[in-house]
Amino acid sequence: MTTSQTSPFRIFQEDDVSEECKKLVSILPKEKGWIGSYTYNYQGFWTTPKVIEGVIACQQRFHAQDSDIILVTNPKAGTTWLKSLLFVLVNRKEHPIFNQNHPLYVKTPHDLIPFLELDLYHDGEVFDFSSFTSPRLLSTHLPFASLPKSVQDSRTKLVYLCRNPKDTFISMWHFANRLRLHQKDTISIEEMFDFFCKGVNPYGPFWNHVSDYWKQSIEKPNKVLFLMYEEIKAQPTLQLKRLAEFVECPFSVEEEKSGMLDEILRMSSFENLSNLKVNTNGKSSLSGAPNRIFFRKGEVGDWKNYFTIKMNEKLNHVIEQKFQGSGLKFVYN
Ligand code: PAP
Repeated sequence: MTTSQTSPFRIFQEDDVSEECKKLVSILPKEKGWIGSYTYNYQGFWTTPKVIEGVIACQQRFHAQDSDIILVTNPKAGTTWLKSLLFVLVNRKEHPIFNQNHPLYVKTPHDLIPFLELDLYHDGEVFDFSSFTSPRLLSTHLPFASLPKSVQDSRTKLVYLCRNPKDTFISMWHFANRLRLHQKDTISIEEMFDFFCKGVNPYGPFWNHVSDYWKQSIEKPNKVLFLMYEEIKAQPTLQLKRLAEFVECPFSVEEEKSGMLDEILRMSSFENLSNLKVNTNGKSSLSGAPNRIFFRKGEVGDWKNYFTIKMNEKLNHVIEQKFQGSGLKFVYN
């Protein structure tokens, strides 16, 4: 049985693309896929044919508005967490917190903030945004250079969430294993690690993705906010305030006094989200994926339970080379 027949995600189904896309993909560099059979290098990053179709469609058809807020991540950087924080924060007037009927209790964060290239544009249809309120909250895993041009040219705000490469890798490895569960052709941690170190991972190379947004956040601090998973863990209130100010929804003194920040952090915590019925039993209405696969441990430093000394040295070396002179420092525990 092939990967494409068993994966719960359409985005890994090799054949479910137009003839035009198949033709394009046939000439792209390819490597063994982490989840799907193969991964292809398109516009400098690694992905599946179905995603390539979505990328082309959103690059051609998506028109950004100045008020849009787009959350950008490498896969497994904490997308689900930040989607929750951002949704609750931005919509706190329309959907008051401390309310048991809050949308977060009935929809998974991935359905509240859809992915451009994965959820909205992958069927060749023009997506109807009429049900969205302003500001529109959207997300993507796309590298900066592949964002639709209108996103780059408009005043659309980009919130980038970065996670240290070791935990990102381990999270991806677990995720890939979960999706490959019913397959014979598993991929070992060693093989996947070698691919990661060569830059062959979903939306990778990891360092290009991170570096490009890091540079943009320095050059255009009003356009790109660069957040780190580990910093949100360490200083949640401070980082939530940074986020609120960046998206122009700062907290008032009264809101701060009311305990609102603690409640937003509690609602979006791993503990709370991973135990909600919608996330333990539900499926995404957009991708069809079981919501529970986005919750595993949610900790900093889990890589230490998997990395050998050799793996650690190798990745340290790669990361040092790739980020030399950038001023960016990762937190690993
Ligand atoms: P995606 O990019 O494919 O959407 P994403 O949400 O970034 O996935 O990755 C899931 C990771 O975030 C998991 O990390 P782990 O494998 O190291 O455990 C998941 O547990 C973690 N995660 C999910 N929700 C939260 C949360 N509320 N707080 C902290 N971490 C979380």
